[in-house]
Amino acid sequence: MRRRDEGQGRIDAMAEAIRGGDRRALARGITLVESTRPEHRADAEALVVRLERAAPGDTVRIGLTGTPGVGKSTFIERFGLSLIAAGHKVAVLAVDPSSTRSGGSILGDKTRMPRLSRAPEAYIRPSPSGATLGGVAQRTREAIALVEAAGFDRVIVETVGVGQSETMVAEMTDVFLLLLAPGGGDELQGVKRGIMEMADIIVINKADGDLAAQAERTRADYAAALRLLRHRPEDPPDFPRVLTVSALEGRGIGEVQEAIETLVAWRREAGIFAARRKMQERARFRRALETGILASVTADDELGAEIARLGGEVAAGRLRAEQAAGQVIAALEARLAASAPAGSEVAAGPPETGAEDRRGGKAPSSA
Ligand SMILES: Nc1nc2c(ncn2[C@@H]2O[C@H](COP(=O)(O)OP(=O)(O)OP(=O)(O)O)[C@@H](O)[C@H]2O)c(=O)[nH]1
Ligand SMILES: [Mg+2]
Repeated sequence: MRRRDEGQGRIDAMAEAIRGGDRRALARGITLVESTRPEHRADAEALVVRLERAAPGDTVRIGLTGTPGVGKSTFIERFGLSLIAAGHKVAVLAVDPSSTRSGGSILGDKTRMPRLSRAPEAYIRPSPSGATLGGVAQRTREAIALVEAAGFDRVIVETVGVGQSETMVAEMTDVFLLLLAPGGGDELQGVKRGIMEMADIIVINKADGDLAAQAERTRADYAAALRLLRHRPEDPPDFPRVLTVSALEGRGIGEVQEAIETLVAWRREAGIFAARRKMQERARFRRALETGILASVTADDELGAEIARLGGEVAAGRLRAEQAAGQVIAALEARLAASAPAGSEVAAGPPETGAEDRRGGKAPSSA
């Protein structure tokens, strides 16, 4: 009991310090939510709960994706400084579930963002590594809550364009930017259609020197390609937009900022901004539930063994995947029914009218 109080006092103090803008407390808090050690989970959740409502009212979460070398870090340096000049506080979080980059790239990032990483109005946090996509998603979402509580009202979540990480980042941000390099000719650089459909703003970087003309052609190609996509109800008429920038020379950055503000203002006005965040929360709940139920079922001795056995049957081609899943679910349902205390039919689910009572008990009257 006493230990628990001490723990709570420590979390309270940490939350207080983060809210007060203490960067070291913020760093420790993010380390806590990123921890994969089970004994840290309760503290991490307690911290997030204390901070979730402490954020300034008008935060904007900006997702940014692009292949390695396209200029993400160089762009964030300029863009971040431009946001600061407009009076914002900027946090940069990186997501790299592939863990292809390790400690070295963090140094690389800081040297690519020399001014931003020193700015008191900015906070740059490298990617947590060594976890599943789901784990990274949860930790990043919690890190967003923490930096917002510390007063950072513009949060950039960067991901390198591999695998499913773009979808994950798009699902936790308000605006999604796709950064591209000038491409050769008319092909669309093998950008997956799904990613293009997620983008709110496509930014063609490196529009400078010899690449300037090619960048303009690439912009026109993407603008044409976007016009072929279905208009999305969450967009004002002239979105998604394609813009050219030179992160290196710092040109076009203001236009990107302006486009984001325009889009956010429009979505706020239309109620879409808030609705999207609510939808994201609901989706998070569903995912947490799915992951948690699966983990708890797998951890059960009997069901866990059955799942392992059925996995073998499926792999050997003796059973279809759906049949195997169906067997596990049937076993689970049987268990739930057996564990329901007498007279608790309501908790086990209301009987359908006219339907045979499967448990043979008397259907509860609604009186
Ligand atoms: N010409 C030109 N070069 C640029 C521009 N932006 C970035 N670069 C160069 O492109 C290279 C990669 O830039 P980064 O900002 O490190 O790219 P990144 O997308 O962060 O790369 P990763 O972190 O490896 O994924 C560097 O040599 C930059 O100087 C630009 O606008 N114009
Ligand atoms: Mg980088």
